[in-house]
Amino acid sequence: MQDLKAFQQLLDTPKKVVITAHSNPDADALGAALGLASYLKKKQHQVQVITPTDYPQFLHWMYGQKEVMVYSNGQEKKATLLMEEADMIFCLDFSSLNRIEDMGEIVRNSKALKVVIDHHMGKEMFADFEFWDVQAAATCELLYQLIIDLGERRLIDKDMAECLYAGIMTDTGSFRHPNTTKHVHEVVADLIELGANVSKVSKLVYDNNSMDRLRFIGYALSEKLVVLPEYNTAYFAITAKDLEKFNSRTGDTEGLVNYALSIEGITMAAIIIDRSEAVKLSFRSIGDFPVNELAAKHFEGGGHKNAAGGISHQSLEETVKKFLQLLPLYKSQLHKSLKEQELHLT
Ligand SMILES: [Mn+2]
Repeated sequence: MQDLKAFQQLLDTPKKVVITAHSNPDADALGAALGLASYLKKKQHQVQVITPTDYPQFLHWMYGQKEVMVYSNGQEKKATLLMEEADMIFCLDFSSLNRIEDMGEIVRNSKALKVVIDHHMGKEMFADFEFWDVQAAATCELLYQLIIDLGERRLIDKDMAECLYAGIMTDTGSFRHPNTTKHVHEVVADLIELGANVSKVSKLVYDNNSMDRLRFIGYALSEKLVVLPEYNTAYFAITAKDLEKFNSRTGDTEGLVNYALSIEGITMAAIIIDRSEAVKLSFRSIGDFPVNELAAKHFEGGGHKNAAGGISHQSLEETVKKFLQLLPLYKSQLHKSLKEQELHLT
């Protein structure tokens, strides 16, 4: 962070702080928010974590989770007041205000100093302090680094270390994605030293399927997966009925898209879901194929080169049609990315 000294001085006196993370928070967003909340509380700040929407059950083990205020759960008034009256607002794991939906304008208009800690591309300029690095694997990695830079490693306890570990573990696909650098391993080595129980965290995050979710995955794989070898693409289109049939809860569709990407010869995978509010798209890719560009250009979205999301206000059917019509435009790029990836692996 530039202006680290000024930032440090700000934190020297107690402040009213709001911490927010992107909507549908994942382990990195929530882990960073809760890790930062613990840290700031130890420094005598008054802290409230506010998320735009709720988050999956498999993150409920995180320390401090019970005190999170979910804006869309009827907390709009209370949350707005807190944001308006805050001295500082931290924005974690996002850097463009549309990622927090209706909260975006409230944050923008608040007199609070804004701090962004993030690793997503497409940064909007609204923050007073930024710790932003698209090379970082996770926001939790950046937060760890920030606390180290502030000289306060001693304040990282076991619970915080486990929140941060969870974010890094999931954003690197359990240390398998290309963003898994030497630095990532050094950070998690230190988090283990600070008390993180890695088998506990990985069990809590990954091994907690409900029967409904497992059956839903089975159903999606056998009935809903479409593979288009000529475009090196595979996708799922999930209807509202499908979700209802398997009592789908927040997070149940998480990770499904990776099965499609794991198929040999596939460069891009997508999952297109008919949610009540809109049709949501999630993209994954391997190699140099930039799904964030595709998402930004055609589906009001964005994200990382290999993992991005978008939205469509058309019907599920029309959205799928639009997606399929795009594929010929990207055909050679999709093919090239696969060939290059194969070269890397040999
Ligand atoms: Mn992240």
